[in-house]
Amino acid sequence: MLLIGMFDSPFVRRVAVTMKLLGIPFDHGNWSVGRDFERIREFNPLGRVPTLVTDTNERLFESSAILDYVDELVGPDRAFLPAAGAERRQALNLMAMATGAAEKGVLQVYEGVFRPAEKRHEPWLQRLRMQMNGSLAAIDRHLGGRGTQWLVGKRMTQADITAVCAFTFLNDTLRVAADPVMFASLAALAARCEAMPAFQETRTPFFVPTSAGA
Ligand SMILES: N[C@@H](CCC(=O)N[C@@H](CS)C(=O)NCC(=O)O)C(=O)O
Repeated sequence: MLLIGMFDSPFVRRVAVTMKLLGIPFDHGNWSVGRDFERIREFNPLGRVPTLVTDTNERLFESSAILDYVDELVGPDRAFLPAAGAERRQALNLMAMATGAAEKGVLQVYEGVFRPAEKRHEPWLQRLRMQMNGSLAAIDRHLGGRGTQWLVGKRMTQADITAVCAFTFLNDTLRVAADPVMFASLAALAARCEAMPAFQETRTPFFVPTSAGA
């Protein structure tokens, strides 16, 4: 299988971490959405990552669709998304908040990279920060004082993987954990997960794109 996209993307990284945790081997297309845009478009008409090319040459787009496929490959006992019921709904909600926060972070980063300073609109940036912080705070509250536990149920789920990938990305790019009190539980969960081999092997410092398409 070929996983296309750099690990500095939280969306690519959550797929890579999941596949590593599940022991699913893959080749890594470490291609940049700037520099390698045309190459990526040969596999995904939207030019987006992650994109997965399966062993049967299917092309899958969107990290959630790829994770759904990976869970199906390993079967319900090992799948990282709970199969049904309240735990599944909780995990999906937490994942939506985490990916939503990451998207708001990406927009803030792109605003700084692609838009000339005189064209930046502070109220828009404030709105993005409020949405990002609101989501992270809700995940943090959900975790509460359970710094040694998982977000849903008694084992690691896709909610933990996704929340940690989003949080690390937002901390690398926007320093969201600069205040040690804000998001303290989430920071503790991230520290615990980031020490695991699957996370360490996919830890890449954020590569700032340039408008020239790095
Ligand atoms: N909802 C998508 C988001 C993926 C995404 O935003 N990928 C970014 C990299 S972090 C990308 O490919 N950006 C290039 C572009 O969309 O032009 C997913 O979960 O896969």
